[in-house]
Amino acid sequence: MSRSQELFREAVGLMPGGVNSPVRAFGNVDETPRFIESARGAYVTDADGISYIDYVGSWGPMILGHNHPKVLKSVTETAAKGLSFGAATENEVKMARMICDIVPSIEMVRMVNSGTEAVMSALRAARGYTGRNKIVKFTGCYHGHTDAMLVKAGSGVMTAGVPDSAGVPAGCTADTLLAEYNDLESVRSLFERCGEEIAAVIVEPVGANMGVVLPKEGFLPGLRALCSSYGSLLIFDEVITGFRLSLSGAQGYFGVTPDLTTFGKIIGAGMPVGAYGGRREIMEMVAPAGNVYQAGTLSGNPVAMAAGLAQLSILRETPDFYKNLNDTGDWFFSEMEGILKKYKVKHCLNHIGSLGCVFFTEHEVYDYATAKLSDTQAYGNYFKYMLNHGVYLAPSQFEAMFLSAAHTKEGELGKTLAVMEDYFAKAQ
Ligand code: HOZ
Repeated sequence: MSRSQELFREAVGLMPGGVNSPVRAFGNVDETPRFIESARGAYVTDADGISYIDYVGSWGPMILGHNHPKVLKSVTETAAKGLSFGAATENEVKMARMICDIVPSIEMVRMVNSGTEAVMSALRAARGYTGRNKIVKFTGCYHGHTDAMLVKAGSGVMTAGVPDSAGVPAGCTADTLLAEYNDLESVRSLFERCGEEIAAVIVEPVGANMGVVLPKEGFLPGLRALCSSYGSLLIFDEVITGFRLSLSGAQGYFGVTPDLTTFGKIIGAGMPVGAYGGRREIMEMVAPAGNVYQAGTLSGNPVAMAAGLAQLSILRETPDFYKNLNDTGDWFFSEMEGILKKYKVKHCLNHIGSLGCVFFTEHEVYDYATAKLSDTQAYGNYFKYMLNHGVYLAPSQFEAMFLSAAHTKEGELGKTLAVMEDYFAKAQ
């Protein structure tokens, strides 16, 4: 028995499903989760000493690769001065300045501890600002596990096939309205029905929790226009796309300006961090400036801020960082497309920059219903082969593949394509 198997056997008696977050239990890919002991660059190494080329990247934040020396130095130096004060620090000001300088739609920002917390708080600010209650979300988009957003959500709930969680009182989701991703008509009809009651539309500008689903041309500008004409706020959940598609995230990439934005772990370089921010008049509603209450002892934690500042500085200061990363992504996914075509695999490969995902269906995937057409058993078989040949992919069809600056064409990416080709050749 491997050490990961031993650990998992013990863990299932101690933690629900043996894990602290469902997706990492490998439940739908019929494998034992690998217990990771360390990581460096493009690799993670498990408790049995086996290294894998990592395409999960802690679900996105490791855009520089794991354990970048400058990030590590900043963390260790800051940790030596104290781990948490529950008080204001200079690094929080630097971080706020950094985010406001980089993302033009953000005039004020509040640091929190996760993407879930950022969304929960942004929704409260939107409701406080507009004096309205209803929120429009899209089927298959995942905005963390806050009650109001656990309605036809993506990520682990989609993987487990339980889109509506037990334990969420109907009252908590009574004001959540559902629309279909890439279907502006479904949003327009909600606005026509009750536009005056809609506080906000929240969207992942690139769907990355039902696999990767790109916005069709006109979808994001259409949401912007509808929100503006009804006095509702547009919230971009950039937990995945923020500081990844471009320095200013999806909003910079697509040129659409939201009123509020949520960020997650990427601004902590993988440490437990989130943030929400936007127009000054909205953010000034938040306590203690205003009467929308939201708080947290660990918010803006000094060590997490140090990690994030180091990472964001590198992203900002490295010439052509995003051009190079996105070009590498384009190259990798087009090579992958070539392999899938060569072996006549029924597939739809969606990708944008360094994010991508293969669906095992011949249909175009542009929303939740079309993502669900994918053959998840085929994904499971592919995942298993890749894992057992040294490539660590997301353990679910409905997650993204993340590339980092540490993945090189000559090294990890080329090796991954070779393993992939072997698999599809054998699966003929
Ligand atoms: N759902 C996030 C990725 N799509 C984070 C992974 C998790 O839930 O643990």
